[in-house]
Amino acid sequence: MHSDLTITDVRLTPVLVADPPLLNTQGVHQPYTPRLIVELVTADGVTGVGETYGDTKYLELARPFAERLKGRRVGDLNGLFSLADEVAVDASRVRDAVDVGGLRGVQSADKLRLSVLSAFEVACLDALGKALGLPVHVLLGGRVRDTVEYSAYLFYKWAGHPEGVAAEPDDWGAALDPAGVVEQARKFTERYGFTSFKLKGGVFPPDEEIAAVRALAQAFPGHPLRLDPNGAWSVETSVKVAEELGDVLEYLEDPALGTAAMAEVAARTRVPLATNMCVTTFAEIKEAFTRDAVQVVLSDHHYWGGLRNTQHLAAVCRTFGVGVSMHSNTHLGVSLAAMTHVASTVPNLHHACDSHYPWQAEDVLTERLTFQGGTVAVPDAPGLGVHLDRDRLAALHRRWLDDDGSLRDRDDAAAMRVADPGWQTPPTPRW
Ligand code: GKR
Ligand code: MG
Repeated sequence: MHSDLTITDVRLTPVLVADPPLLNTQGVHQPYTPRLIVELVTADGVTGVGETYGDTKYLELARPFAERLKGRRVGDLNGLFSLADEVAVDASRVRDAVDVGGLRGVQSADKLRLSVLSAFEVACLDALGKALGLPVHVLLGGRVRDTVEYSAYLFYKWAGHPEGVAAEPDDWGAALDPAGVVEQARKFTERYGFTSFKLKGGVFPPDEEIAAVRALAQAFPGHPLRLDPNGAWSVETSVKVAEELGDVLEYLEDPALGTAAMAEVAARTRVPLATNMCVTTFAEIKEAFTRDAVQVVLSDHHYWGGLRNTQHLAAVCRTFGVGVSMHSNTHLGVSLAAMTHVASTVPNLHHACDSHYPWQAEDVLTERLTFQGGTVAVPDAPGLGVHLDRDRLAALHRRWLDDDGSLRDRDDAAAMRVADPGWQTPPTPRW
């Protein structure tokens, strides 16, 4: 059977997704977070879907990318990289892009470009899979596991967004001390069956976060635990936390900022260090690995440049004896499907992946992906195995259209200033 896999149309739909008031070292999540849904259509009418960050700077790059994609074939995945280079050269603002919030690691033009590319790569794979009647994991070489394990991603959290701020209510309650964190973890296990826990730290003084992890260890003895302050601590503080929690931590994630500081911490502790902040591009691998600064890299197919690059990263990690786990930012079901497909193909993935998905009560899919026993079953339907709910997509896009612009770029510090007008992004290290 011959089908025409030429891309004839590309649709970009920015959306605003409801997000609870989750705290991190920079501030608090805004009530709505921008994401971008990418759809491409082939001459034969097959549609592929992808998802990535939706802030303005990503959209500005995605638009010319989408234009130039028309006329290409969905199987030309390698060609996406040269296309991304061409587009980035034209988009002068992108060259100087820096991250203003969101803790996605230091944002370089390179990462921005790859984050945009990743949504198109996933959409191409989805379309290709649908055209061939094959799931994406088969296009990636085939799954080596039937389910992918995720961790409960615990956050310090207010009960609700500040009064007067338009937001969707949530039923998670507040979590501002060890008892609240344990209560949140219990809800995660009851609702989704997670058995591994990660606490987003860098919010309260380290002693309070140590107490929260201790409380988790007591409530869930023997379960893998992680703490991630997003580089908010000095080397001394990081070493102290590692000493105090060494017996219960699976790994400590980005305790200090940057490869040099991580290498110093690593030299002084036996607790494995993980990162999604100091190794975020292939160029950063050599220094970090040769200095033994990190023992686990959290891949993220968005900023690593897609599903195939994620596999390449895993292969490099395997070569150096470095572990692999998976990072997540606020995302919808399209990204969770993509994460699950690629995670199912990585042989050396021995840690539960992170996902913010349980925090997102809404989605753009006809059927949400579900967690059973803390795992997602790897979809076997053609492509990603997900379907867009056009009404939901339109509703979330309407929210984006109606926004006055204040929510279209994630800014956790600005969201914090609503509750605390004097709030400034804390210095690094904070403690
Ligand atoms: O959503 O607040 C958050 C997280 O802190 C996120 O921005 C980070 O990118 O989840 C991430 C991490 O593991 O560092
Ligand atoms: Mg992290």
